[in-house]
Amino acid sequence: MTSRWWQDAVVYQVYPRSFMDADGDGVGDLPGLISRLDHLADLGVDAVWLSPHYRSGGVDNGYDVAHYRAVDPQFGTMADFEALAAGLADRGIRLIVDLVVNHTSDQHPWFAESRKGRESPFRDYYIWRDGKDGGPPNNWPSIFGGSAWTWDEGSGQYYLHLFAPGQPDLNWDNPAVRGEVHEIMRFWLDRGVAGFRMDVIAFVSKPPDLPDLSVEQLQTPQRAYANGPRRDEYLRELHDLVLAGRDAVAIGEAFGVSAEEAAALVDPERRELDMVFTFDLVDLPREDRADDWTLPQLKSVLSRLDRAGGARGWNSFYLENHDQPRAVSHFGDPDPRWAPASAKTLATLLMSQRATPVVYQGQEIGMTNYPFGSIEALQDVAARARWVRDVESGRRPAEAVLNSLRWRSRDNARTPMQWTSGPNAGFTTGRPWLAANPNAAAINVEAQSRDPNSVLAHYRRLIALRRAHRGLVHGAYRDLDPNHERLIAYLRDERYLVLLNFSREPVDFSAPRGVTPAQLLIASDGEPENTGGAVRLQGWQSAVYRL
Ligand code: ISL
Repeated sequence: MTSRWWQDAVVYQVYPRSFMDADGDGVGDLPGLISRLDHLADLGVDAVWLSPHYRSGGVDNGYDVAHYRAVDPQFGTMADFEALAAGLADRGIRLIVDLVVNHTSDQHPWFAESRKGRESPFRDYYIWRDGKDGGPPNNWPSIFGGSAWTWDEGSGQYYLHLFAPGQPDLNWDNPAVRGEVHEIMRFWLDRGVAGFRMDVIAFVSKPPDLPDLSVEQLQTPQRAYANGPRRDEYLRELHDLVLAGRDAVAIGEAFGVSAEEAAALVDPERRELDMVFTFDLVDLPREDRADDWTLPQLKSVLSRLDRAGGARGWNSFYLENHDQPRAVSHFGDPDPRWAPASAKTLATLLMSQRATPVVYQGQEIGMTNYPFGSIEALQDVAARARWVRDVESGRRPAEAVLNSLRWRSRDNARTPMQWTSGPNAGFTTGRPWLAANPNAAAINVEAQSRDPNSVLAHYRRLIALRRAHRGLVHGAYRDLDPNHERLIAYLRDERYLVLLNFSREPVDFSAPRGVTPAQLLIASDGEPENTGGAVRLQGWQSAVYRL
């Protein structure tokens, strides 16, 4: 069986702003990241996905690009980027960069030109329309809240932004825009990058007449935005003109695309994307509640996601990223007594899927959500916009919105990486742009590196195990007990048995006929009792057996 390198890889996501600060300005940077590359090598990952390192307008932490061929001065220089690429290559780790081309920053020179007026040669790089009935051209909402249209006084029209006003959407129907995107991709490929994580890539095609969304579509506008008429054509063009023949990976962030629809996007015959990030799992709990899901529901999503690779395709799998709560707080048990055990069980889940696992920085030590006390403590543009929309307008009580943000805000994932128990978790010698979690005293890389029972040690062992057993990468997935309320039990390749206790109480697994857990390959928190026919897992314990 031949496979592509990215199918056998474990990917690690770095959010450079929060990873490691070398110059003491409180913001992470590339020299900081370079100083920590041995941590990634020791973990055993094969590739790094670097969140945007480009010069940014500063509205959405890099997801608003002002210059696609320059490193943001806060992060360093092009020489630092080259040193990063070399340092990774020395360790056998590939570099995947973020590609944010649904929109630019409003500080991008194209937009500065575009807004000069209707005659500007760059006018058509963006989506400008006249208003309707004294208001915006249609009822489209921004994903961050409010209208997706902003009035531009100077040129007398509205421009479209599916995210913040500082993130105007590019007009992909203009071939010149697509040509620019292709050139940007070639520029970075020529600098040795191994592929792209493509931000909200399913949004790039808009219906030319921009019709209003129905009341039902307004519930989840991302679904409408992700299904534009020329989406597949544009993705295929990227593939054929830029990626074909290079050994680079195209990972699409498929916001608004269901697991079932994802299967088509990654079908190799369609020549669009190699893998996508779907949202079915992270969106399982509703916005306001951490506990509003059941284990059978989660297992049904796992089975659907397993099919999302389709008959011929492949997929990625993640439990957290820079937009999501910490997995321990989201799906595990954040109580300090159970957080480490649940972090390990989630790790066993992540590393035993038939998909490319993506680990988000800090996940490998079981970082948790931050106890935000007030809206002032939150920095995220999405959190701020929600506050304006819901609280300042009087629609909802402040405490309710703060509670929701406390567990769901994207800033939970963006607090500094916890390196040591020292000041600011060892992230910076200055004042961090977002405060470090007070639990860094207990949860940090330094302490866990010395502890053979730590979350970090478990991640290292799991990654090594996955590398040694191809069946754990490529083998079929079969859920053995979809209805159990506390236990996840599945087979991989009909040869490996994965058992995960998602509760504090011990749980017994009685092996069905033909399934004999013969050899323990890995377990978290000690060895489960195994009588051959039955395995008893302790609270939040996990294990992988060879049959
Ligand atoms: O963050 C989200 C949920 O909390 C999503 O709504 C998010 O906006 C969506 O996944 C798109 O995300 C990507 O594009 C955004 C950027 O803010 C995110 O950080 C990025 O991952 C706009 O570029």
